[in-house]
Amino acid sequence: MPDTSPAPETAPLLAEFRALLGPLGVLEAPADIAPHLQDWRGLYQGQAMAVLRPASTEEVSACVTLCARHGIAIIPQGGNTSMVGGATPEARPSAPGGQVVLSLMRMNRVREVDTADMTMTVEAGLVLARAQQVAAEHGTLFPLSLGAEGTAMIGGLLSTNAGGNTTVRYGNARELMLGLEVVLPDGSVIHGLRRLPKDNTGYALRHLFVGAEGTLGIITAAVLRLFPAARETATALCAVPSEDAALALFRRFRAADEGAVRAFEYMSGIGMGLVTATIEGAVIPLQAPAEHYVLVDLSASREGAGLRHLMEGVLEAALEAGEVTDAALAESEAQRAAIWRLREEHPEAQKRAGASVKNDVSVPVSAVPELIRRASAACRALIPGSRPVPFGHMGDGNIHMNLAQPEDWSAADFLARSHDIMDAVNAVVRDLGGSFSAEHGIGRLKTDMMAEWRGGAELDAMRRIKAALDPQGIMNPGKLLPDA
Ligand code: FAD
Ligand code: 2HG
Ligand code: ZN
Repeated sequence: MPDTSPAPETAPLLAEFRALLGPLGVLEAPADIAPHLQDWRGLYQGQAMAVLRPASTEEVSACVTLCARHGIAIIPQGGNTSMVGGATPEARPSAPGGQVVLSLMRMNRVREVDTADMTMTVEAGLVLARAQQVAAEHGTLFPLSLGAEGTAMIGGLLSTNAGGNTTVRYGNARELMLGLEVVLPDGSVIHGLRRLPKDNTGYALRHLFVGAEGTLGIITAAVLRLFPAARETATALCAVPSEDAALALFRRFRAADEGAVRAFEYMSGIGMGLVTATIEGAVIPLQAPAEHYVLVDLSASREGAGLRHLMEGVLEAALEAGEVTDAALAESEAQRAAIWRLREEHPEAQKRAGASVKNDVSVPVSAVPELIRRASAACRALIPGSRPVPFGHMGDGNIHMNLAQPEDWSAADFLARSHDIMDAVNAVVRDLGGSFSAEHGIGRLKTDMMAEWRGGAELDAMRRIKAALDPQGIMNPGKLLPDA
């Protein structure tokens, strides 16, 4: 563990933070701050003089004002589930005053639920699963859903514009947000908690902070959109003969009832093999192993929507057309959860199965089969014995084009090839008109790709926005934007 004890000159600063936030608001002991200094994937280890835990917007503002005065960098942190090292402080602080992690974990209140306007106003530290639960308790739905929902927080989800499993129906986190409260890098506060679906009053500043990954300010609260609760669901796991068949099945469901598809997820045979080998109790409820699988989840807010009938009808037609070879329909909530578990445990299974390189890429939906085939072939050619593990949000054209290490390689040797692997996959993605980061963001991992992919006027405009809002460069340095 690195030495995280405060340098002598930080002692007066820490005293000021303690005076602002009280004893619960400042973590300083190495063991207490250690979990905040490493990312979920274990790729990055940082250091910080302290972890600040403000409990209100006023406290966040006071912390930021103090940091700005002393040139201290701030690394905003929610659930610390970033896949790209976005919430991890630098190993050596670039800011003159050092750096602090600012955790939103104590700002976890639900300020208001309004079932007339179908909105929920919550603080940034509210965990997503709790937001879903509160919405359900009010007979509504907050539809954002992803594997990290038990840990990820609203502020982090908005700051990465998280996608997840339901984007195909409800959009990304951005589309689920109506208003924001944000503390700017000088400590001033934008009070933008408006709940207006229509609000064209100049630059839509709220959208600037969504996907900004903590580089422009700190989101302290948000107005989220609610939807009618699902009254009927139907879920199936299907074995399909090819990537093209998976896409054809997606189109079949969309043509049958566009509004019914809540999620459409692709999994490979290799990925499902890793899940069943490493996750206790994970069993594929089909006759025989397959090379390709899809999970189809239908939902409707209307009772008597006939989703079971729809599911069976579409699958029957797809079986006849040879697009599906086997399918299991969930007969109970437990079976539905078991099918979803096979999908959601992919990240954990990959972690347990050794080193992996992640490529969170997107292409037009029609190009997904070609992406999977060509990128898998490119990876195998680059590293013989490596195992492509493509999975994810096929309905959005977002595939996690991940690569598991060859079984006889060391993790270190494999990870040393990370950038070659990402380059090989990205070459295919570029050719197909896609993006090198679909939903996880840039963080620290992908800053060096920005110039190539977003260079010229686009990157230049981003830099000018950053300089205008954060002239001292204290907000999450080293993330999102490459060094000038
Ligand atoms: P953190 O990791 O703490 O932070 C993420 C970024 O946001 C950092 O740059 C941080 O500085 C910044 N930030 C955090 N809070 C604030 C704030 N209040 N104000 C300003 N900046 C802030 N992502 C998807 O899009 N789809 C998925 O399906 C998905 N599945 C996942 C599954 C697993 C198992 C894991 C570990 C991660 C997954 N992720 C997924 C990645 C991750 O982006 C999301 O979990 C989530 O968006 C991060 O939320 P968090 O609270 O953990 O944020
Ligand atoms: C998911 O869809 C997440 O499960 C994580 O975005 C993807 O582990 C990954 O690469
Ligand atoms: Zn994902």
